[in-house]
Amino acid sequence: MTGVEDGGTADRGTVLQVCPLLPTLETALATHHHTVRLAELPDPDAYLRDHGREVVAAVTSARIGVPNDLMDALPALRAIVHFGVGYETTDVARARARGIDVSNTPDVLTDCVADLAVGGLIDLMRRLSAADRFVRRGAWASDTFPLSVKVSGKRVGILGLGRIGRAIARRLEGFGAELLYHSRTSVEDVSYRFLPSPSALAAECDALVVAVSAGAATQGLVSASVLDALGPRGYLVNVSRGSVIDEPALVSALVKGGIAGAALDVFAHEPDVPRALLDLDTVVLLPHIASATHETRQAMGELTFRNLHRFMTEGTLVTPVPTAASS
Ligand code: NAP
Ligand code: 8YV
Repeated sequence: MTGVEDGGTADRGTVLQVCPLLPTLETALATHHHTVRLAELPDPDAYLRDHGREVVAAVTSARIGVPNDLMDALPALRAIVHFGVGYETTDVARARARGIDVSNTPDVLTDCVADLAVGGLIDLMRRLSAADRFVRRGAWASDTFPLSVKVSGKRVGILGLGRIGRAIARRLEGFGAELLYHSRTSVEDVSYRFLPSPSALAAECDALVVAVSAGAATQGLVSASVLDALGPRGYLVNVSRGSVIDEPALVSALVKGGIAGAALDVFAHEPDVPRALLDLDTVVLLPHIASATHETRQAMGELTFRNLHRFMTEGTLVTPVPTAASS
């Protein structure tokens, strides 16, 4: 994984591995740096009290980040390296104020997340998972599976036209989709129609695909009124974060038929999935797997390691998060 000659761990300071990571990444960290795995220590609080000041870099996942109390326990921390593109779990403004650099893993996971979003949309509209359940429970012997909804040629709204949103849109061009979007800023180099708000976007599309970044600014962005605008014939796909959708409002809309269905890779309180969704045939439920292929996780691990290693040897990061990032 590493592609580096240096096997020394010497006196560069301690790397804190905050949570379990990809095994090949864990091995690379342990081989090339003095790495301490916080989750494996018998008494993590005692370690932080006695050795916290030795830690110069923390490696963590997008899901866990570096919580504020942990950041506070590491006075010499200078870099936070995320395995994942999302980093809303770390307070980046707080880190920057302390002179701590932050990195993530953009681009290397874009294809897989976009593939899964399109797969989720097709599953949802053509009811693939529901049809699979129909066959498995033996219903085909006595019943006909109901007709579903055509995917090709539909109007699809992308909420968040960033790296992943654009990759989803490019794939859907191949399905003859009419593409619309809402993003924080309108994008110059695409022909898709910009809508001024999530509600305006939802009102105009057959399916809404959510790919915005998470944080305070997008908390609950897909609100009850956005779901109302999507309406009983509208489909929702979420590959962003659970926090971006008002989850109780979504559950209520799905239970009452306020929207036609949803494919969800992410949830507000993972791994908890709202009980009411488990019995609904109009919902595709996925355990946060959009980037979870061998190829992409390996690439994420390699980029994570490159960030950490360059920081430890040269003091800079390969893919620092944007300067304006605050959550
Ligand atoms: P990105 O390139 O930064 O795209 C994020 C997009 O969201 C940008 O277009 C951004 O607009 C837009 N946005 C941010 N705040 C907004 C707001 N308040 N209103 C409207 N749009 C807003 O990031 P990416 O690489 O595409 O990743 C997007 C997200 O996907 C990640 O942050 C992560 O949460 C999620 N993700 C999930 C999985 C999974 O396993 N399900 C895997 C990878 C990523 P600007 O360009 O104007 O900033
Ligand atoms: C991973 C993700 O599941 O990159 C992200 O933001 O959500 C996913 O790729 C996550 O990084 C695992 O920590």
